[in-house]
Amino acid sequence: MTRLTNQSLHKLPANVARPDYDRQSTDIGIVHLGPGAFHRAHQAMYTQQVARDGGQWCISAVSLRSPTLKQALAEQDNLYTLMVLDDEPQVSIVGIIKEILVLQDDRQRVMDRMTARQTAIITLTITEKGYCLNNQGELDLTHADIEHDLAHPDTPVSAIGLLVAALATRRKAGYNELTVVSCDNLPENGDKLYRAVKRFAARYDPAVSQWIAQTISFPNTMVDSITPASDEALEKATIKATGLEDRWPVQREAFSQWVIENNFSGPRPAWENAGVVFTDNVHIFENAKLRVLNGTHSALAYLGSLCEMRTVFDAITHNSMSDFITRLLKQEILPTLQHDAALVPGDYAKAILKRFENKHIHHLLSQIAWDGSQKLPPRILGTIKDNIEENRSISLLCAVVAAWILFVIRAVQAKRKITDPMADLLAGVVTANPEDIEEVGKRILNEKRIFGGLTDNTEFRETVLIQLNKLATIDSDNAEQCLATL
Ligand code: CS2
Repeated sequence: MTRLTNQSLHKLPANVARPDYDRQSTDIGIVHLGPGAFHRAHQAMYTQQVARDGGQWCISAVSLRSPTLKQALAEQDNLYTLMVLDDEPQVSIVGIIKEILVLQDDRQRVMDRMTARQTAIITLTITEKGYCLNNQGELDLTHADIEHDLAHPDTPVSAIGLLVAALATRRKAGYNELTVVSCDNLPENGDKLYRAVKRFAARYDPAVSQWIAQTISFPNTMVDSITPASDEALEKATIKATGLEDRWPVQREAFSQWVIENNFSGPRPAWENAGVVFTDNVHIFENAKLRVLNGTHSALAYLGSLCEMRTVFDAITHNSMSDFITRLLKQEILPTLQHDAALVPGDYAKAILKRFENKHIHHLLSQIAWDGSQKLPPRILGTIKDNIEENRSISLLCAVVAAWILFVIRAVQAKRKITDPMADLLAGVVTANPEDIEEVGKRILNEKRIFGGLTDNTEFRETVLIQLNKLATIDSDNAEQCLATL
């Protein structure tokens, strides 16, 4: 089977889109930290779409830890396939990533790229945990990676330490034109990143911190496109559609959105020509997206897993689950959102539920269930806080928190691995109280690093425990009755 490479592009069937600009003569202007499937299916595609307008906007992709992507794409000239899953699937070859570096192995090259004059943008998709924040949304100075980087600023392992090292060098060189763009699912992602970088820099060198404050912008963004992890079915479908072997294709739904705050301290690609929205009010979009899409995704992930459902499609097409999600949205999520001409909450939610019903997408609930301790705060807990302040009901949102706790308990009991930076702590709580779900619930709710001020809120605690008791026996056989009681 011929491998996808620059040389084999001419063999592609005519209906497969491919880079329509000269890959060799386009320079790198963007460094991206964390080139997971989402980046490759989303920001990379937007950037490829405007590359034909010319300029210097190829991407240098930096994996902070894992060498697997670099290895997989090394023999295919860093080309990969993007499969858009819909009634009429669309297949494109993406070539905008010009090089892939691994921080641990290519430290000097990563630094050279991040500090090159022509690098005007650094983008990030490092997931919630990559920001090393505490429950106040500030950099956690006691985080092991941050402690390491403060002690060894020349060999950072965290994205924050790496950014500060690069920014310090750029300051010395007098390179002021750079924008740092967070593309992760966090409210006010740019502001949080800015504060984290500034806090680190203040310890490292206050002059650098001051220069960052005066010179570098960190726009807030909202990113959206459902991107299930690559799987064997995708590899096979790719071969069928392209006739070429690709070791790491990516897939996503047709819908895609990228809203960026209009705040750049240097040049940028004409992303608006590919449909990116530049605005002064990202907050309204990011809040709606996190609470409506990611909030209900997490609800489906935990409740659905307890009912032995596998995918978002399976869960949302189950009557009582879809009824639960409709109630959750109507009663407890949508009332917390601002109305705006550009975003009517009810219509927005309807469109998202429709996207969940895409039968071509096999988005595993187990993938969304990862990192619950990091995802619950931005997706569910902020909404709960707003409802408490406004005297609105919180019981359905608390059912999602309870479902997560039970999900953790069942995983530990079944000796399944939990993917979560707090996995050891959570497993310890469960094993210390093997017979007592309520005690486990209470102890997990005491965890300030997850729940912040809510740990002391009696209404919140009691409601979660009531829902936990109701859910205690849920399985695939009684899902209907159980969900209806929540
Ligand atoms: C999902 C998101 O895995 C998850 O937690 O909720 O990745 C979701 O698919 C994207 O944010 C959609 O834009």
